[in-house]
Amino acid sequence: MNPSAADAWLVRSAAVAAAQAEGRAVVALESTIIAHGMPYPQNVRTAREVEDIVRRLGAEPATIAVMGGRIRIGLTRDELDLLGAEGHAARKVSRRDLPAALSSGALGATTVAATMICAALAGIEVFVTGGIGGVHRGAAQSFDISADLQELARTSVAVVCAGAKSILDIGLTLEYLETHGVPVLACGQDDFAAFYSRESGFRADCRIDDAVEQARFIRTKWALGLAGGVLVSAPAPEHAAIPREEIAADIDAALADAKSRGITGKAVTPFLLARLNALTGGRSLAANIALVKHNAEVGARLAQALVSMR
Ligand code: PSU
Ligand code: MN
Repeated sequence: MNPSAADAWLVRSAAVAAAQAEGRAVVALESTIIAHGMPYPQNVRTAREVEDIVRRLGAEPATIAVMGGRIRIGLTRDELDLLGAEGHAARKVSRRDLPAALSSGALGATTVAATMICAALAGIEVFVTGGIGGVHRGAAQSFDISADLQELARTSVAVVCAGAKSILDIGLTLEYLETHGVPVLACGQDDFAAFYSRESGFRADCRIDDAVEQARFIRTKWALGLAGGVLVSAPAPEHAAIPREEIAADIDAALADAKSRGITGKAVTPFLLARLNALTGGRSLAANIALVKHNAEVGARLAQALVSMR
């Protein structure tokens, strides 16, 4: 999309517009995690707390969603609340869904892929999420590979996440990213993180803990004309993480439930997240909340470092 033509669809909040005019750091946040990834009201509470963490570290949060036929960059408290309360009634909007969501005027929650697109259009370089979509287990049969991976290959935004959930095939997800030239930086440990679990059994390409060095890496990639994302993986905080062997059986059970109920397509990830929350008695949700808050800290520091290098 030509950025100036796309401007007609973009609406920045006053706070985001001011931050960008002053050259301050801005951190994009996604909304599918709010509407489809967590139950109400924990979703709204978490979204607000994540925004507060970003502000406390001196950056401006920009939660992104589709409302009233516009891409909204930065939401008010009431709008965040509406999105959280609507939950699954809001559309899950990935790359292919953006035109339909905008032209129909529907309420849309943007996935990692769609949030990257919108952040890039709005000139935001850093985006914080929980976990990215990836190659699903059994993808050789189902072809289920998240559009998030294609987006990382093509759109120049740094994405901070806690790795990929072990409901996915993490090895194949990393292979896919390698094929498409997406660098994966581990922050805080050598392993690529596995969302609920800190360890995945797979090492990232390289480990960079320091935000200034992460920023230098990212600037170097883009300065070379190598368009596309950089994935920064930070593990869930120790106190909330669930060891791999403790969650493995619940993940297998959730996957079996999805299969027996015939859940497919964009419904798969939200179904598995909700099912796991029930199976773990809320422990997976607590891990999800803790990791997304930690990612907000990592992302805010990175955004500051990128701005000071501009
Ligand atoms: N992982 C989570 N919570 C989420 C998602 C992923 O822990 O809410 C969402 C993100 O928005 C991600 C999307 O972009 O699910 C991936 O969906 P799919 O697998 O259908 O591409
Ligand atoms: Mn899918």
